[in-house]
Amino acid sequence: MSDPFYVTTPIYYVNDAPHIGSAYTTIACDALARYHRARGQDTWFLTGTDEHGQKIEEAAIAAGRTPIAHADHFVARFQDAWKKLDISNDDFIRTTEQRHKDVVADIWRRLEAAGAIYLADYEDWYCVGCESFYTETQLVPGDAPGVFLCPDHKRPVQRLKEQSYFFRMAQYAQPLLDYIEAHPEFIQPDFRKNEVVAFVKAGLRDLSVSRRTFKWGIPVPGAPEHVIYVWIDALTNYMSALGGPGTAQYDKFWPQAVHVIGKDILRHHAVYWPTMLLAAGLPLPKTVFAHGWWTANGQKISKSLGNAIDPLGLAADVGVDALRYFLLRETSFGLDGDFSHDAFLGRLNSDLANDLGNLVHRCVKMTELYAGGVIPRLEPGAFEDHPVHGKLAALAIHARDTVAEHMERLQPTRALEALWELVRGGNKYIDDAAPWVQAKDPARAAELSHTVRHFLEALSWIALMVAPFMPKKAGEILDRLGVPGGPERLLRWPRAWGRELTSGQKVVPGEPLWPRLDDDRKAELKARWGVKPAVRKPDKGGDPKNDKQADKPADKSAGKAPQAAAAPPPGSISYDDFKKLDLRVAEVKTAEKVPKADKLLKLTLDLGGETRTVVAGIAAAYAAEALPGKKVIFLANLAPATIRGVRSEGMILAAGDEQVIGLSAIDCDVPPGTKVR
Ligand code: ME8
Repeated sequence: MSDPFYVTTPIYYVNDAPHIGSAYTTIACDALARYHRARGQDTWFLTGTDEHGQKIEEAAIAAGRTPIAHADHFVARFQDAWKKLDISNDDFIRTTEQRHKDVVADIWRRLEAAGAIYLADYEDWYCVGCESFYTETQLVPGDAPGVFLCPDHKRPVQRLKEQSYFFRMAQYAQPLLDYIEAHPEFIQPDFRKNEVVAFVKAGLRDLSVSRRTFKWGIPVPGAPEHVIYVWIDALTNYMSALGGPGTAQYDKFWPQAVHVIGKDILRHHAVYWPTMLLAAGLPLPKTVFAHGWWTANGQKISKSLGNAIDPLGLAADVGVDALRYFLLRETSFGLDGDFSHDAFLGRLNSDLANDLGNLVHRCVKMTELYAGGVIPRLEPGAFEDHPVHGKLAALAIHARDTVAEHMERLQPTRALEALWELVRGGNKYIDDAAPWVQAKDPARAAELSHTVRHFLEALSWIALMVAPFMPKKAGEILDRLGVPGGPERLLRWPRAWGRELTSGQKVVPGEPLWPRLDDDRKAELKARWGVKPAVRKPDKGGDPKNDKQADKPADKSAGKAPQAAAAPPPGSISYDDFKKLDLRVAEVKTAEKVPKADKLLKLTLDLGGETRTVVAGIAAAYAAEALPGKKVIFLANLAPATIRGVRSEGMILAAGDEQVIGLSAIDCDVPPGTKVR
């Protein structure tokens, strides 16, 4: 029996509605939790809200509410959002709950008992937005003498002089470095570990861990005029939700804890939290994984720019699974990413409508055409060495093991990449096996039934593996395959080839899982989402507010892409520009002359389940009869145009200046619809 699995999101501040950033972390954790449940592991998935502190107190006053009423309002929004995004958290912790306050007090007492806390005077500049102190050198001058601004919030900081409790963090620098060295999986990805090590090696200061200037927090045990620093309060949620040290739930899950966070709060999780735990004599979490930062259409996401992306709006319009898929697939988990609505809609058409949706549609349709709509038996060992059939099973087994390996390493993006090799492999298998050809030859009946079972089997494996990412669509695929039951059907991982489906079961036809979006629909969606034309600016990185890391000047360069050394040559385009081209392999189905136009042919093209008509100026080089069956490279997202009365929906690529000399081609056999990049 494998170890239990415990995964946590940050607890979100109750001063903002859920947005694309909080949705991202939460969806990533959800996919991990669902994967581990499917592997049969005892799994616990925690999320929640961070409700104390001066920032929340001020936001509540500004909203004309008590702090707890303010928190209740946002908690309801988070809980509603997570429900709509199919988040399967096992618990939701609020830092205003008594169960949490008790454990925070317990941790405080442990630190005190270990001699890790002392009382002293403290004076420095304080930013409420960050809930952190700054030294003068870190501040930005304000518009009047003696006024300084927070480097991130650009709002005036206050000079605070108060008695404060301190945590002897400096004393735990070396034990922390030793721990990091002995536990290579503790801080991930590796480049983040290196950042933390460099920060700790530069020396730690003791941390001020109590405040007297406001009341909205947990009182220091024995000194209720102080409230506990909001970050100590917040970090303890990961333990308090389990019941705290000494409880069975804690004993089971705590040592397996995986904290998934954004890079903005790495220092709190990889320095403050572990040094506190070392001081309190408690075990450290297994892993802190810091993912990257999203920008929106090339810009930093911020309320003032009005470019926040509402995940619920996107999900309501194109389905929650498309959003979940895009967020985890688009940007390598750990690196920064840009949320572009064009890229989102592009992937929806290519990876979901064309690849997976098309596969599901073809499998069900062909089962109806070639197997009477019933899942055929798989004869053990039959066609095992066959160059086409044998390959699919091998590909599926490879995908299963690779997806698992990546999920174990907290790499959902790579897992999806590996899974799509199988999705595309499934489409290719159908093209190569060509059941429509087998069906013409009665002597190949056994092979035909074997072919159908093979692609259906692959589809059932895909459904199980895609379930952590897209639970709704995975369920729908199993419905199509006639697999009875509810959500528990997804709590399985593929086992042996040929064992996932029940022979004799009827498949169930249905609408496409993702209808392909044409240009009009895309434009309509973008208008609805309020997408403004992109403003290209030099990359400011959209770095997260360093507000949460303010004990030392934050390393502003951390995690950013290196700056380009020189301006690009005139006329060059960026990779982002190139990515806008939806290039695909298309197979010519029919070709005919356009009346009264010597150079033009009208072609119908197969794009892997979708048919397009184009007018091509190739009649001087190609006779119409020579074209059917040829596979060419096709620009699928060119705006349609009417040429000589014929609507042309894209363009095939060909060589030649004035006159076409030859058509573009790919140097091996690939199925229609395959992306060209
Ligand atoms: O920091 N890109 O809460 P918070 C990627 N309460 N992820 C983003 C993002 C973006 N643009 N914006 C936000 C707090 N996030 C504390 C945490 S934990 C003990 C206390 C995600 O509401 C990312 O996970 O500001 C980031 O770490 C988190 O939201 C910050 O949420």
